[in-house]
Amino acid sequence: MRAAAAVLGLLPALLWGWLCAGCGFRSNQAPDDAAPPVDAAADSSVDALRDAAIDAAIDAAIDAPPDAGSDACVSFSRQLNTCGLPLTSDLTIAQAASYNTDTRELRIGGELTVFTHMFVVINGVSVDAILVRDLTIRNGATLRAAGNLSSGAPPLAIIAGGTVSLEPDAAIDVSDGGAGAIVACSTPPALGANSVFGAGGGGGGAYGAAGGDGGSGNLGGTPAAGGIGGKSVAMSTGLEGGCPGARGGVGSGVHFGLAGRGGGAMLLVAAGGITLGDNAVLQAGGGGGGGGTQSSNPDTGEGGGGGGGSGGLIRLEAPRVRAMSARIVANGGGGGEGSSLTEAGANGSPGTTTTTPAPGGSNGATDGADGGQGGAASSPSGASVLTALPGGGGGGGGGVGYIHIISPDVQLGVNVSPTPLVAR
Ligand SMILES: [Ca+2]
Ligand SMILES: [Ca+2]
Repeated sequence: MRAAAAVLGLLPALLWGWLCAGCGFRSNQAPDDAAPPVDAAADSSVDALRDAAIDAAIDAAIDAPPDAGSDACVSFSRQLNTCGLPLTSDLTIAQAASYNTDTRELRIGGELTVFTHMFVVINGVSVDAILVRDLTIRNGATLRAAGNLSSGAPPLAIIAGGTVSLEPDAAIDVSDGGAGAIVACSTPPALGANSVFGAGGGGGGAYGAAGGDGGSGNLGGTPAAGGIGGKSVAMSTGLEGGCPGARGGVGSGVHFGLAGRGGGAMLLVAAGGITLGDNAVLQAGGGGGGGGTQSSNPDTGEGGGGGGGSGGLIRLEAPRVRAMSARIVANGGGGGEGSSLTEAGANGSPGTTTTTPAPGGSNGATDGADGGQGGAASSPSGASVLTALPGGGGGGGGGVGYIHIISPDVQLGVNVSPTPLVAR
């Protein structure tokens, strides 16, 4: 009751002041009664201030938690109030698991599994979170979180009253259009220009860093411009993932490369610590852009490669984070290769689980230009495609996303990319 008592203690003084308004106290300051308008104005403003103060004190008293006191709950997260959350059930994942953030269905080894989840307000944004005491993902098992919504699936949030532990080779994956990936971004990349003689490549998606520009198509003829890459934006304080690339321009037939999807978003909060074993992976990388497609009889193609998707967001909060030989990655996907009249372009690679950039698509179409590599580590922006060939242009690479770690005690290994933002 400490907070409430302190507030209530103010009330008698405030009330006393209010009751004494208009008694002898004030007449000492106003030696004659010849100025009632001034007094009236002063009274009303003073009264208004008193009323406001009383209202505020009463509101504060009402708002104070009823159990505030020596055993008061203190939230173990800076991002949300964990007090009162039912963090009592352990969740252990020992086989391949999928979590659909649209339908809230968790399947472990294909079997529907009961668990606790509820909406919590995280940095002002309402997010449906999985609530556990201890979360353990056993050796080699992967939890993949994604959804079906065409507007984008909600992100993955896990709040643990105990610990989050990934054993060696275990993984949580929201990459390549996974949970929290954005479908329509505020600073999107541009499509490649259409041309039946060799269309432009699509721009790469952006989040923590810019996407690369797609390359132009149809070298030697009228060029078809590549799409400009997306522009980077600030890290979401909520829980938003990355952006897709843009599709390639349309060549002959209806051939083009698909856009790479953005990486998703995951939040892990644990009161007792987060431990990631050897080669455990937290993956929020972007997808690769599609290679320009092609078909025969008659030969059609000349499509631009799709831009790679940007990396998403991984946010961890715990008093200790131990991840000395784990991989924590939100890299960009590579752009797709353009197609020619006779050969399909190759897809760009998805964001890697290392500090190495994802390669753009190549070696599919001799006359289609290669895609740009995705962003990673020391080259966070997606690569632009600078080389043009007679066929379709290459797609730009996707930029990196964000890794945000809130912890006073962090031990990370080398395979963390992009460079994490650590708040101690
Ligand atoms: Ca051409
Ligand atoms: Ca090529």
